[in-house]
Parts: sequence; structure tokens; C-alpha cells
Amino acid sequence: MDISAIAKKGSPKSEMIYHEDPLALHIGTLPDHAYFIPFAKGQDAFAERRCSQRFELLNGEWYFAYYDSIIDMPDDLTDMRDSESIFVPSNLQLCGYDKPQYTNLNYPIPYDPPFVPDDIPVGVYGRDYDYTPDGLRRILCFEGVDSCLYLYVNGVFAGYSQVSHHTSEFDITELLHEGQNRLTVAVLKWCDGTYLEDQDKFRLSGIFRDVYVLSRPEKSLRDFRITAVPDSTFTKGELRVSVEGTSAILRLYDGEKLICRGDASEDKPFECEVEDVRLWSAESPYLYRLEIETDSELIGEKVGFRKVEIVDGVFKLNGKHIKLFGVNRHDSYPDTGYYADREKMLHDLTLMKRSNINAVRTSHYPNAPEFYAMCDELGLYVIDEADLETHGCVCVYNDLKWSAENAYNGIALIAKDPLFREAILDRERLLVSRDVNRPSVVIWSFGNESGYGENLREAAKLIKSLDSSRPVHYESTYKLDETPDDVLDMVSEMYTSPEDIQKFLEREDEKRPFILCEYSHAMGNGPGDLEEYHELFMKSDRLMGGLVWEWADHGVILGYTADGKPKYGYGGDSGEKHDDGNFCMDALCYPDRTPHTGLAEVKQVYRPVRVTRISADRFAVNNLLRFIDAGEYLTCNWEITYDGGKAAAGSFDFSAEPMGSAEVTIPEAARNFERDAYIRFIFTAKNGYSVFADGDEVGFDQIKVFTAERKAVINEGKAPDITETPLKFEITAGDIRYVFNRRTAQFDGIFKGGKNLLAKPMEYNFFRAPIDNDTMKNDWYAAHLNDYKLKVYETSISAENSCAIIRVKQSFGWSIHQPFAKMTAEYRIGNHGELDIGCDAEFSNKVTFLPRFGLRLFVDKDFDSVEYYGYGEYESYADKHQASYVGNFSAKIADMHEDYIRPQENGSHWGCTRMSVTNGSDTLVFSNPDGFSFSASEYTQEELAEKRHNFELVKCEHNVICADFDMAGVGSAACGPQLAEKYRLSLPKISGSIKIVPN
Ligand code: IPT
Repeated sequence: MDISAIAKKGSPKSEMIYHEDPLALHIGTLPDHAYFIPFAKGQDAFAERRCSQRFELLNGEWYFAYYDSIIDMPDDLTDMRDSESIFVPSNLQLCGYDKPQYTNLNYPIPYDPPFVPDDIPVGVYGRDYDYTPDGLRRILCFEGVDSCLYLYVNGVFAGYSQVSHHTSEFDITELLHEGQNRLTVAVLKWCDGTYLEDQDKFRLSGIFRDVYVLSRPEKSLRDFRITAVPDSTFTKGELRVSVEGTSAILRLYDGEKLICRGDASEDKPFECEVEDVRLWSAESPYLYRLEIETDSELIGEKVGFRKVEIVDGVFKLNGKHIKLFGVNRHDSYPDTGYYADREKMLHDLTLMKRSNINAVRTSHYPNAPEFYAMCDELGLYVIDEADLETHGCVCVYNDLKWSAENAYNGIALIAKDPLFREAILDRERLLVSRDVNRPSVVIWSFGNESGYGENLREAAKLIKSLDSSRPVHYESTYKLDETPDDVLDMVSEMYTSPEDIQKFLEREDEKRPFILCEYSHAMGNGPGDLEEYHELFMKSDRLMGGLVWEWADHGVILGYTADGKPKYGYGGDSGEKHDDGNFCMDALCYPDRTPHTGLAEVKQVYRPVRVTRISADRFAVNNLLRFIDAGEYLTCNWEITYDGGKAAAGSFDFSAEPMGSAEVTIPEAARNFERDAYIRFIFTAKNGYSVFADGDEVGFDQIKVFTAERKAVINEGKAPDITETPLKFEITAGDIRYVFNRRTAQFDGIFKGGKNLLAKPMEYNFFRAPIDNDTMKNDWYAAHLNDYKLKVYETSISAENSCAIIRVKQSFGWSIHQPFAKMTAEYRIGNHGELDIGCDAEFSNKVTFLPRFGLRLFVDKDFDSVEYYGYGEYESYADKHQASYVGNFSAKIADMHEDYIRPQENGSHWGCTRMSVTNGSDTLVFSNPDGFSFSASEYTQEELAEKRHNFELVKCEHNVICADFDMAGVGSAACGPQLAEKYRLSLPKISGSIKIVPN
């Protein structure tokens, strides 16, 4: 509907003619330019921007009126007498208006470009603004408004702008009068730009970033461009600053020391050379200070000298190949939605640095300008991405080349549509012009998941014409035509399996470097493949590394638990018509940035040094850093431990040049021990390494140094007493008595001194509460792994070699199908009351993937503590144990639960040889020298599988102990490749064994 046509002529509403016109993108806005904040003369231009006398922040309470439909909005929307109020910046859906919708690739509106539904929800914002004429102009700046805004000053139309994650600036001086003025902003939930902003996120709208007014002189610096690069020897720095709008005096400082001074005019840039330049890198983010002084303004800018290039298929910074060990980050917070204030950004970036992450992709839009300055300071390589994603096209009608094999090509509908050419180029121009001076930005990315076509080829060309100093990145090269993608400087893919990356390296026809712009999809319990990818990245300089998907779970707060914790919701919790469930809970941090165990894995995999064993007592400390001697910043403490103790410990300092190594001798590591022994090298920070405090752990390496000989256990003496009845075997050894039920082939009881240590019969367990990566879970339910019935063919008992031995033949099944598993089991009870379990199972063809194979025991609640020797103390799995190490650990069962927002299998410990659970006086000890996994939980797997949210979980009346002969890895198959064979359980035949000792 043409809104202007139904509005009174000349009314503010009648000006609303741009939001369905992809050729009218910005009306009344100032031209794009590099981000900077002017200060008054005499001020510290390097202070935070809020200190500038020329900067007036308009954040705070604004008048607010919300309309479900733009049609119902009054003609004079600027009359806000009866309005409510809202805090700016915010998302109106988190302030009680409209509702959040989580959709991934599906558009939130019917696909009908450039039109949007007639009933566009609108938020009208109003604010008074005091103006005293002082000769300076007033520039009103919005750093982010979703999806578009119409601006009125004193009721007069002042302009229109779109592109949610970009700054729109309006010179409002001419519309102001002395005294109180009224600013009114109508924010529409949808506009033609909505088709270009189909990112996988909660769909929220409003004025969501800072709003401020800059006071600027008539003739002022409009833009400036910094080029700061090393010379060919990387010893001298070459600085060039060109200016637009006015001339300026420039001063370059190294710390407080002025190192050069000069001036620049529109026809003559400022140039200077810096001897013995200190280069910028993520490892050593050295910044110089550039002061730009004009007639009445001062601008402070940090400058990093660095050169980015691709040489012979290798991505280089300052002449050296660098790898990106990165993460994809969205602006998403449960309390403030899309708004990230300085504190929140700094918290995220510091936590990344503390996790040894060196790169961030601003998926899938530019972040607030201050974000980049923080990356400059902290040292993070940024892939700066334009506000562009048209993924939803893949789901709409598109008959061109639409076929089952090539269905994804439909994604390129907009990429090739001339109607959107200018709008796409606009987004690229905005990206580059705003962030061009940031040293941390090392790669431009012209969007995500939008397919490929002429518009995107033009986008790449435009970026290159605006800035030739950085390579361009784009992943989504699905096409509907033959548009060549040779303009891309690197080959980018997402979620490619390690095998396929290996194949890429073998291609003769491809010489560009390769980047995994998304990998190790960190949804729920995972990812399990980080180390595999890392090893691969390290193999070839053609591989630029990768960026984990993604940084933080997106959640909305649904309410609070009785103890004050937020109840996080995801897709479907706000009554959306369409939603994509918990696919937005796929990150390394919870919504409040509490790390998942996956982040600990990242930190460890990305550690800057790695130790290898050269000989029995010689070790190499390998420095993976490219620019600094790791020994300058890290100290190593080492310890040799075995089950139950520490054999030796020490520490050393070392020196290892970039990509070099240091050798150390540790004579104790060559000793013979009575038990298996491990050495662990723990690296801690010193001399202010990155964001770590001195003494903080940066990473570790654990290496097995001794494997003890296994001693055969000899049973001697009299076998335990056996009592046999038609339905029971009872075996008594001292004060231990086992009661075996012949009907179910289960132990109903393990009695110690008359007390049953089992709260329920001990059972075989083949199921786990599906993790998000268990994409095959429906097969498990179909086979009834979760609720099988027992069939017992045979049970027998005999006394042999000082033991009572029960032999069983049984099967497990449920439905019309053949039993899903047949089993023979042997239970050997020794005369000290120890129980050795051994079983062999054969699975039917209905079971193609087995999540676990083991035993489940229910014990009374007072059995609340465990001790174990194995991989702790993070939860650990066959493919997710980098952050854990082999050691002696103890824990309360209540603390062993990892509280994934959508509940799922968690808290297991892999590679254990011993575990005991106790109530203080009675203990059950589980052991297997070949290793097993266990979990001890207050929740049953059934409960974890059934509930949608963590806050719905109800504790079991018993504690649940799972002793698993084997447990499948976790992988990252929610979006990534299927779990690697080596982390799956063997099928169709599998054996298990474990010893249980009650005492
Ligand atoms: C990929 C998207 O780029 C990202 O935004 C996110 O949606 C991710 O998937 C899944 O969590 S695209 C997908 C088709 C591989």
C-alpha cells in the first residue's frame, strides 16, 4: 500500500515514500566517510568520545508510540502528546512491543521484493533537543536503526535512511531554532532492505545503537584516509594521510614522543617515514597516535603499520604467513538485543583474547565503529562483513535452474537482480568508507549467503576500487548464471570436512588460499572437531585457518527462576508463526557470555605453544606465534603425575623465536614408574602477555611418559557362596551380596552389610539424550534404544577359579523389528566381592549409529560425590577433551551438570581408568585399565531428552551413574560434517567390560 496516498497531503506521513524503493536508499544524509569523532581544540583527542565537547549523546528515554501497522499510524506522527517512553538504544521487541521472531534463512515476510507487507509495525520515537546557535553545525548520527528510519525535525521531514548496521548522518542545522526542538524518528520493521538483511538471528527492530549529535564547523574535515605500511624491508614505516574538506596539521606520536609533523591539504597528502617502525599484528598490536588538527577541531586516531597481502596463494601479514584462529560474532545480548555498549564489546573481545582467539568475523554486518578500535588495541584480525544476506531466496519460488541437485542456486536470485544492484553496492561502499582506517580490518567480506551473480561481482570490484590494500572475501558462490568469481581473492567455504579441504589442496587448477569462514558449529555439546581442523590448518600455508561458528548463543529472557536466574528462550518461545527452534543456540558462550566447555576447547586448541617429545627426557617447546618469542611472555611449570600422586615437578623459562622451538631436558621424564605416568607442561603468562594477568594459564600440553606393565589378577581361595532359586542367583562374598534376577538378567541388588547400594536394578544403556549434533537421533527412537524391552534366553551360574560366574544370553528390542541387539554376558564375582563384567553384543541393521554402550545405575541421593582418574575436569568425550587432561579429580554430582539451554547429554568423562561414587561410608568403584567413560548426574537421560529448556528440568529422585564401555564423540554435525568414523562405536559387533567393587 502506498502510505503517502492515504495520508493527508503535506503531513509527515505523506513523506513516507521510500521504504519500498530500492533505488531510494538514503535521502538527506551526508556522504559516507571514515568514522571519527571530532574534539574541541585543547582537548585530549584520544579520550573516549563521550569526553568530546563536540559530542552529545542522545541515548536515554525517548517518547515512544508503537503501531502494529503503519496504516494505523496518525498522519501527524510527530505529535506525541499521548506517547509512552522507551530507552534508546534498544530493540522494541525486548521492551514489550511486538514480539521477537527467530528465523534462520526463511524470510520473516512473504518474498515479494521490493514490497513488504502492508501492515508494517512502526515505532515512533521522539525527543527534545536544545539548541543554542554557536556557529557550529549540528550533525545528527544514528549508528544503527533496524530496518529504516524517517527523520523529522520540528515536524518537518529531514531525511530517510536504511541499512540497519550503518551510520546515517543528517545535518539538521537548518531545521533547528534556538531553544527546544523536537526530533521524531519513525522506525519501520520492514523495508526493501529487509530482503538484504536475512541474517540468521532474532529479528528485532528499533534504534539499537548510539544516537548522538556532533557539533562541527562549516568548513570541516569531511573524510581522511590513512595508509600506514612497512617498507619492503619491514623496518621503516610509510605513513600517508589524505584529507577531504579542509586542510590540517598532522602529528604522529610514538607514545608521548612526537616523531613527525606536517600538513595536508586536499591536493597534498601528509607523508612521513618512521624509522625502526614497530609493526601492528594481533600478537603485538602496536599503535602510534596520529593527531589531526584543523581550524577548530582535533581528531585523534590510532595508527597501526601493517601490510596484508596474498603472495603465491599464501595469506601474509608483514611478510609472514598468518593463520586466522577465529570466531564469528553477532551483536546479540539477552538484555539489550542488538545493542553492544563499550563494556559488552570489550568483554567479548577480551574473552576472545583470553581464549587464544586471534580473529573475528563480524557476521554478518558491520559492528559498531568503536568495536574496531578495540580490535586494533587488543590485537584481533577482523574480517569486516557488509550488511548483506539474502539466504531466504533459497526457499522461495525460483524456477531458473531449480533442480534437486542444484537447489541451492536459488539463493542467487537477488545477487543477479538489477533492481538490487545499487542497494548492494551501497552496502559495500558504506562498509569500506566507514572502516577503511582500521588496522585490525585485514579482509573485506561483502556479505554472507547471498549466492553469486553480477551484483556481487560488481560489489567485489567496487571494494577493490575503494581499497586495494585488503583482500576480499565471499563464501556463497552458488550461481544462477555463469558470472565468474575470479574477483575473489581467496576460496572460502563453510563446514567443509577435513577430507574435502585436503582435496582442495590437491587441486591443480586453484592457486588461491583457502579459508573456512565458518566451521566447528558449536551448537550445544560440542564442537568435537577443533583439533582435527587445527592439525590440518597447520599442514599447509595455503590454508588461512578458520572461524568457529559462533561466539554466543542468541537468547531472549522469558522470565526468571525462583533463584533469580534468567530463563532463556529461543525460536518458538515467543509464539512466532515461523521459527527455527534452537538453531540460534549454537555458540561457544551462553547468552550472558558464560563460556560453554567448547570455549575451553578452543582456548586449548589455539594455544600459542605446543610441546612434543623428542626422546625419553627431551622435549621441544614449539612456538606457533608468527611475530614474537613465546618465551618472552610465557613461563612453563611442569609436573609428572600418576593415578594417586605427583612424582616430580619443576619449571623453566625458554626462548623460542617465532615459529621456532626451544629444547628442554627433564631427566625425571625418563624414569620408570610403577604406574602409567604423564607429564604436563603448563604455560602461564608473564610480562603482560596479551590480556592475561601474569600467572594466568594460557595453555598446556600433556604427554604420557610411562606405560606400566599390566599385572594379571590371580584369584585364589574359595569361591563366593552361591544360592540358586528358579528366579534368582544370590552370591555372597564376605559382607557383599549380589542378587541377580534371572527373569530380567539384571542385578537387582548389590548389598553391603545388608544395605542395597542400588536404588534400581542395574541396566544396559544404549541411548543418550540427543545432543544437537546427533542428527541421526530419530533412528535411535525408531529402534527403541531409549525404551527397550528385555528378552532373556539363558542364565546359568557356576563356581570356577575362586569365582562365581553368571553367564547370560539375552536380547534388547521393542517393536515389530528384530531385537536391535543380541548379547552374551559374563559376570564374574570374586571372593572379595568384586564384580567383573564382560559382554559381547551384536546389533541389528536398524542401528546404524550407537551413541553409547554401557551400564546405568541409580543410587540414593546421598551418593553425591565422585572421584575419578581420567580426563577432567571439563566434560570430555572421545573427540572433545583438549581442555581436559588425565588426572585425579573429585566432584560433587550436583556440580557435574553442564547446563545447556536445550538440555542434552552432558558431563561425561572420557578416558577414565577408575571412578568411584560414595556417600561417605559406602562406595562403588568402577575400573577398566583400557579406559571407559562415565557420567554422574542428578537428571535422567529421559528428562534431558524430553525438556525443551534447562529451567524445566526436574531432578531425579536418585542420582544416575552411567558407566560407559564406550561413548560416541560429539562432532559438529548440527551444521558440519558427520561424526568421523573413528569417534563412532564399532558396529554391528561391540564388546564391553568393566569391574565394579563395592566397599
Ligand atoms: C550458515 C550461516 O552463514 C550462518 O549465519 C548460520 O546460519 C549457520 O549457517 C548455521 O548456524 S549457512 C548454512 C547453510 C551452512
